[in-house]
Amino acid sequence: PPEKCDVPEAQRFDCYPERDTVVTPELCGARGCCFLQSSQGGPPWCFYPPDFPSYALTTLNRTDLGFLGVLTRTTKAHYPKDVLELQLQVDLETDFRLHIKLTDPNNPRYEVPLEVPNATKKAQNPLYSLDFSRDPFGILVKRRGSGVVLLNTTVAPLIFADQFLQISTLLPSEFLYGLGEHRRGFLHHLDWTTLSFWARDVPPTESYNLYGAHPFYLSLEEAGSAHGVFLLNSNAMEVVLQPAPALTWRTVGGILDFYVFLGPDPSSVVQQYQQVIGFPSMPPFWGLGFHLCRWGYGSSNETWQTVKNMRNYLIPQDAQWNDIDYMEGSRDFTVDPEHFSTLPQLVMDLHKHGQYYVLILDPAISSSQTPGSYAPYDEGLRKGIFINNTHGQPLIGEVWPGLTAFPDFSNLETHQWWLENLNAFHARIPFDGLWIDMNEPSNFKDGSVDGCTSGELDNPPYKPAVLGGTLFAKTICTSAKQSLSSHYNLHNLYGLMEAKASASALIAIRGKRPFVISRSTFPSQGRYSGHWLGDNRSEWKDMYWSIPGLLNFNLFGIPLVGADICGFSGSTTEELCTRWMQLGAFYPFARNHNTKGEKAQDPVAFSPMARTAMKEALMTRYALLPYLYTLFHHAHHWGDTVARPLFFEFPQDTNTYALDRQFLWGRNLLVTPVLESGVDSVTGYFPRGLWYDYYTGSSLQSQGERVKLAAPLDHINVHIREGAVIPTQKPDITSWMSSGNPLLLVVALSQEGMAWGDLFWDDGESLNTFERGNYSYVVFNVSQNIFTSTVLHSNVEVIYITVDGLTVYGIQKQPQVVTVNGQEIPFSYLENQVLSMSGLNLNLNRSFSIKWI
Ligand code: MIG
Repeated sequence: PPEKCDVPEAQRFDCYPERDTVVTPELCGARGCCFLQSSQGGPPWCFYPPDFPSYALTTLNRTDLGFLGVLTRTTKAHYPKDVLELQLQVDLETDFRLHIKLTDPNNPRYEVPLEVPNATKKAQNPLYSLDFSRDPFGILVKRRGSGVVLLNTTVAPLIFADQFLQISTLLPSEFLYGLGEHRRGFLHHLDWTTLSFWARDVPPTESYNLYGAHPFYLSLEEAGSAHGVFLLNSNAMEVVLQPAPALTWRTVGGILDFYVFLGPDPSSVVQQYQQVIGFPSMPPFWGLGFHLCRWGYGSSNETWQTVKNMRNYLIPQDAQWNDIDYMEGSRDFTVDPEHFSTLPQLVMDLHKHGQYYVLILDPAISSSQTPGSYAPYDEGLRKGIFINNTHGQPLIGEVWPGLTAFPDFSNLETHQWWLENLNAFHARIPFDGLWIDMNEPSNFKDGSVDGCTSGELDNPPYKPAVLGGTLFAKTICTSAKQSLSSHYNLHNLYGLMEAKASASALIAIRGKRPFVISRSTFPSQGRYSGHWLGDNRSEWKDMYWSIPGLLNFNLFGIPLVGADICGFSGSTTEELCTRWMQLGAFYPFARNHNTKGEKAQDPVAFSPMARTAMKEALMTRYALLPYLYTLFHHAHHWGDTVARPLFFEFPQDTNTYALDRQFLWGRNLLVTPVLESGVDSVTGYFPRGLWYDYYTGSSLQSQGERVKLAAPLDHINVHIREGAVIPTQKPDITSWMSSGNPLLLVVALSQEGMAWGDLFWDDGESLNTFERGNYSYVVFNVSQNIFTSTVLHSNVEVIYITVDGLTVYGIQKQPQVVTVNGQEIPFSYLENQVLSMSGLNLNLNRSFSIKWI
């Protein structure tokens, strides 16, 4: 091979990514690339030589916001319909955010219909600096302070053909996160991994594209600084990771539209990302309670019995769900008249007990009923709201009800039709929330009952590494026509658009905060729904996988996330389900769900011992709801994460970078679950500092080390970080009940005797309470032996609750006197340095102080 091919293995960029061809020296040579064999699964054998023709930056002009340039290519690359002239737009949108957009100035191309913020003024003191390489074109982004190169696209040629767009960049480190939805450890391995992005109905495996697409990554630089990159593109995509360290984006349509977020700390990166895609909505308070579901209750009475059993044992439950078995013939907006005849009564009973009802809807609409007998289809046909095939007829696939058509949620008429159907159905079954499944959209037939076309949308010149090998595998034809564009462009947005229609329908129908859980997701989804991690199995490793799953979706701005507790398919065991209920009690969205045909796995299905352990875990969750709810407020207001990786709080501590068997709630609560069978201890990592056992207040001092903790089957380890005030509430069997109970504030003193915490409180269900000022916001502070509660915002209309107790962890000497607002009160002091007082009866909406001497 020529000298120019003398490229170190880690820096070889793939010139022949097609998997359906065995690349030969001849095929590789025909592309003008270098062929060198190396290990299997390692570097590409056919790679670009450094002088491979690319674009040249022929003009670059300054604009109000940054730069506008023209890129031209004189030699065609190896994919059809090369775009030989491109427009480069670089906007310095804020000091933290850079926007880089490559488009075809001569032929407008599809762009993702996402409303993004408009910058009006160029950043004054950007954290980044820019350099351009003229020929070949490349862009370099550096962090100003450290000089670290965050992006360098000169390492491989830029390709921009109609159905093949590719750009590569060096990465500043091997610490890379995000890029979902995949089943992976939280920290990616840059070992020649290809991740594909294409919404797909499949039980999660480590190899394939899953339900959602989130082309966003977070990268850690030296010294704990972080930046993020978002490619706003909804086409089928691949990302290749290699040890250079480097990353290649490859997509089959749209434009290259990048946002770079400069952080510099990991939390700010995620906030800055959400400033572009939108902050998550505030869930109703009950949405944070415990949810119970299964496929195959068989009848409304059996469903009802489960609820009654839970009540009998006083196990917290906020919502009961039903899967597709409530429907008649699996058709949306119908109820099985035989087995689910008592469903209205069940829902009424739930409401009477302050509980809620959530039901499933699949998007696919039965198309094979006798005309006149199934209005959702007849009306849909009449209104023309279904996705059409290339002949202009509704595309017909097959899902649970048999033959089906697929609503086109990119059409606002469809939203109206969806609302009308939901509204009519709600009059029969007054559901409170919606579970939207199968919205990849899933189709039992590949493409349609008639197959797909032989055109380039169904058979693009380059097929990304998606499961099934074709874009229409287990979904509808990509050539299908939606009102906004082709399904080729809109596929990854199906779940987002359905969630948007569902959330706004719920608002219109109930006039309250919507609760929607969606399987398929795309950036900005958090504004409309939460997500569950799909069809996991009742196995220990699946329980572990749920943690990187939670953490990723918190990075993606969808903090309301959880996995099916105790596992969906396969049969759980009592031990696994006990440990999983304990972990699940710390999922932001906590739902136990099971497949059809497996034995029951609700808490009541187990022995008294297991049942009690599960109940205890849920009681702990319910006690912590005020804290959790406040975290959701921070997510809604600032774009903070709820379930948080440890390195977000300890970015200087490199030991935290790969941790995904533990996680934090906010900044202060560390959860260390048992993730294997047959053990009674667990080892977790504790960053340097003081950590208090949540339950007892006993402290452990860590130098930044792994600590072995006792973990009997009835116990999940939870620790409070020093310096925190955690608002808790006397737990009850529903969040409706517990939300009226008095608060107990738990203080974990720092080594300097300080602590801080806050509480957001409102009626838990009204729309836009924060935006309208209908809430209370209280800040708690401790310094110099004085606890103060300061009301920063209060609204008298908000339910009145009291603060009844204060518990302080880490008081080294027994105090002599404790006073509340100057009045002496009784207290207790325990040997493990815990001071507590109760019966305080203080109004939360008034500031107060407590002092110990
Ligand atoms: O083809 O509605 O992920 O939670 O129980 C399976 C039945 C369809 C898949 C969902 C699962 C749900 C199941 N659904």
